[in-house]
Amino acid sequence: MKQYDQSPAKNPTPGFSINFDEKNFPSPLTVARRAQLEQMAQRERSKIKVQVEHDNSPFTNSYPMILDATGSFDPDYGDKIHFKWRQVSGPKVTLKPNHFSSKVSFIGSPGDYQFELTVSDDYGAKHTVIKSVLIEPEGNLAPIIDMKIRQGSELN
Ligand SMILES: [Ca+2]
Repeated sequence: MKQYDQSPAKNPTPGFSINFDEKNFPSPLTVARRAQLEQMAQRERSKIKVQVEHDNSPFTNSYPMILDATGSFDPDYGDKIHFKWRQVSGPKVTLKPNHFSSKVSFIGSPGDYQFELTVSDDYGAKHTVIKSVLIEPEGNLAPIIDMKIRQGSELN
């Protein structure tokens, strides 16, 4: 009569393990943390990053920038649209020519900025977006040393 092996599997698939509960029923804390991380990653991806150009002077650290929404339009042909800009965060800047222009400019300094734009029509229908701009400080490398030592007394 044939004997069947009743012992547990001797060689289970190595490296294969699922914590069933955590995988299918993550705790509310895990869900909240994951959502927060995804939000942060999304913000980071949508952020526009620029850097003050190296210009041989440590005293200049400005970055001129234009926010251009002139491509906005109203799907109802002929509806007038209105723009309203608002700086949400970052070092205070002056938007020129004014906050109601379709295109504004400012002189930024290094920092993390957020600008809100609301475009509306005469019926009061509107859309609002917030864009982030990161202006990084002027890049600069430290000098490289090249020193030689030799015999001598005359420098010229
Ligand atoms: Ca409209």
